[in-house]
Amino acid sequence: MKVLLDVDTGVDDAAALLYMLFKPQYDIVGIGTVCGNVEARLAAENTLKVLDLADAPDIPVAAGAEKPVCGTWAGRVREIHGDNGLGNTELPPTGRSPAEEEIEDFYMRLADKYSGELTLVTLGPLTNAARTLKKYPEFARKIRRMVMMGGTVAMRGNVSPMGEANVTGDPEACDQVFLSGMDITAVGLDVTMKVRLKREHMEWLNRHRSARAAKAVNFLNRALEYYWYGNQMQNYCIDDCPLHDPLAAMYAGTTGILRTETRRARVECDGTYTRGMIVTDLREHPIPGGDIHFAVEADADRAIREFLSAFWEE
Ligand SMILES: [Ca+2]
Repeated sequence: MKVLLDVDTGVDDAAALLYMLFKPQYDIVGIGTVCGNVEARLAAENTLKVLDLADAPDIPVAAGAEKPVCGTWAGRVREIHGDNGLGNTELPPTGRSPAEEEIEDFYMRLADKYSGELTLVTLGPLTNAARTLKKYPEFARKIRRMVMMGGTVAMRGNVSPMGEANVTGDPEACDQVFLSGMDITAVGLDVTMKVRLKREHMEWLNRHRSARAAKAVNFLNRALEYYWYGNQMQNYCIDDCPLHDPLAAMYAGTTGILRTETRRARVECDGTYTRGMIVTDLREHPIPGGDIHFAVEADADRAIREFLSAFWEE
């Protein structure tokens, strides 16, 4: 499958990207970055370093939005992703450079080139997608489907009572994307909080990793050390962490991991306590909005095995 990837790299973005690079079914044709966990510019640099780590082919990476469609960026999420976005793990400087193209033009050019084929996988706030749809409304028709990590329907939020970080990072952008008519699946906290990567999983992987994945697994060990600690302090996780971004990446290319329900949805863009909340309307005559597929149930064991399978020796 052809993938257009949008990231704010980020420890779990890096894990998702490595998973996709090591699984043959994903053909990533371009990567855009957005401010979220870190600035878009730093996310691009981190992404290029992760591509180096996997000896990936020359996938173009463009730095996108440095601020949300509305409001201001909240700054780096240091308590979860470290000062540099990669759990304070230092990677060698990259020999690759970001594409010199505006994000809207980059996305539309790829959507034209692979018209009807692209799966858009977004692992950060939806600013780049919203900006592209604003400049090129036909972008929506050119995308085969979209899988986003973000939101929560029945769980509590992680940045506000009902707000998940990617949606709350740019609620207006997410609402515009919901209204675009694209075929969208949201993989949110309802399922990502239930798929936990444990220390023992990585210990197992350290014994069974393929030679090809040695550098990637070594990096994951170090970055996850910080990520586990951050999730312990913030989310009361004990020696494990939710696999937010990898779960969305896995869902895009694998069947049988998640169950979805389709609901009419909008994003609350006002509200003292509810900005960024996804509002679903189950009435017979719902409000105008997008009919979004929400992941509501996960086969956690299968998801963990699928993630690890990218890196282990066959
Ligand atoms: Ca992310």
